[in-house]
Amino acid sequence: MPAPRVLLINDNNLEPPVAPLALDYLGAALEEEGVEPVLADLVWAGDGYRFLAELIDKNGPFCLAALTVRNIDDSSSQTRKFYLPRVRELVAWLGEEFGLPVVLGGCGFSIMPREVLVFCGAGYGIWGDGEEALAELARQLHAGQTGAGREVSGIPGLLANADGRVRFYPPRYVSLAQKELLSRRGLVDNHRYFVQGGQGSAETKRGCDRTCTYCADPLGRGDVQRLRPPQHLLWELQSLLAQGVHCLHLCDAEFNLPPEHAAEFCRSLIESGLSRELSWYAYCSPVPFTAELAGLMKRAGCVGINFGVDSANEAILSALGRDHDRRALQRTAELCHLNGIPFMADLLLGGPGETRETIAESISFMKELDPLAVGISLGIRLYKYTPLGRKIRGEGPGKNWRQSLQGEVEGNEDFLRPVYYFSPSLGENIHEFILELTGDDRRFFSLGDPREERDYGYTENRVLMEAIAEGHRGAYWHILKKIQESG
Ligand code: B12
Repeated sequence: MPAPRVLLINDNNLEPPVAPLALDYLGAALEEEGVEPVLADLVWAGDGYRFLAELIDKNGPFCLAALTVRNIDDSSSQTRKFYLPRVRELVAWLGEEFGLPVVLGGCGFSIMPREVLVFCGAGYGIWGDGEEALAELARQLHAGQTGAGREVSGIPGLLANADGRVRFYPPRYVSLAQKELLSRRGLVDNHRYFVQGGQGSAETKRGCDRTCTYCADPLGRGDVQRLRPPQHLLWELQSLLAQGVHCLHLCDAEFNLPPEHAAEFCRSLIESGLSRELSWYAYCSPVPFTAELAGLMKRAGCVGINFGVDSANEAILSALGRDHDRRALQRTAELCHLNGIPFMADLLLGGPGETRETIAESISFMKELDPLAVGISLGIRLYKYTPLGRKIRGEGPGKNWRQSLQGEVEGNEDFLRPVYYFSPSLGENIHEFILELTGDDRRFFSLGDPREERDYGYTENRVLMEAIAEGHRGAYWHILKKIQESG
């Protein structure tokens, strides 16, 4: 019997292009399990439908098309772009033209698996890690096609959709300790993504055990941390270097959680000498961040950190479920300055309890901390299953919703289409108020900023795309900052 063959599709056409890291990992996992992966990266395809039709003709038959859904929307309350209609169209076409079963997965998908699945009309979804589940689904479907099969069942994280009725098996977040295969990075054209997208990618672990009220990461990636052995990462980074990728953005939700693992990763980079060959950026939590970790990160090649600061008002921080305070922010900023690590502080303004005074307090405190850049995101994207999303949904449509929600509220009770929470105490013209506070201070960027050079949305960002075409590499906020300084 020929091996089952799976078509892996990336349709994320946002620019600058970000490599579909998930498909590199999934491809290696399929190979390991005796399933043949064929990549259809529509980012490079021009006419994606035509490309796909030719590829299916030439390389078929496939037992399954697996589509990665990274973004549901752009997470910007200003632009509120919704990306799923495009996915739905592709799913329908694959079914109509080729009778191909489609499975969806990905960090966007896993935020609201059932809702995304039903909206897009795919037959299957995998919530959470895909490595083991996808191979098992392919095997079961392949066996079904060849007559030896049974009904697809029992796969952790599987959702099976029969005309809107969804069967569901809870996900199992597997240990990554033995997953050496993640180091291969051989399926995706990482070099091309590096040249056109300006950065590579890798994960040091999965999952986040924090309970920030608005955050979807524990839903999508699991709330149990699963660490990768540093040796596997070294092999992975060597593979990327061999492909010409020497500057990365780590894809951990928070690199410094847990701090011991972050430190171990840094030490192994330093000891192996790889720290001299590549540079990297990370998202970090403001705590825990110690002098030792800052020093190690610097020596290990870290050239920039993006901190999820959210606010500098302690009551707001506590309402958001954060575990840092102003003192900790001060200390973390000092350590970065001391170690010469450029950093960006991300503010998430407009949440529960926010007023003009608390916004002014946060902006003024950021000026004191003096990061290289501050990113302002106004309004909180609500997701159905986060603590904040549950609370707001619990209130039910009514006066509170009318006073505090923006976006598509009518007929969107699941919050699948973009909906944003804005504290009712903010008053009119809050964007203008923030623009006044930040004024000519070019450290401040905001999502959807009317001044192009101060917009830090990373989708269709012309300034960024031109800079990358000119050869800039690195985290997008850092590239934007360099362009600003050179202009
Ligand atoms: C790192 C990161 C970035 C970096 C990317 C750096 C890089 N070089 O890759 C930067 C800063 C550039 C970035 C930009 C943006 N990002 Co971002 N980003 C992330 C982050 C933290 C990690 C993504 C990642 O690569 N993970 C690692 C891979 C391996 O995990 P994975 O994709 O989940 O794949 C696993 C499973 O999901 C599954 N799987 C994946 N695909 C499939 C497919 C099938 C068929 C199956 C079965 C399984 C499966 O298997 C994989 C392995 O187990 C996530 C949050 C998070 N913690 O996941 C946000 C996240 C994806 N980003 C998000 C957003 C909104 C954006 C932007 C749109 C922001 C903006 N307005 O500019 C842009 C879009 C850029 C683009 N071109 O797509 C949102 C999307 C949410 C939403 N509402 O849609 C997320 C979820 C953060 C959040 N909670 O808000 N991002």
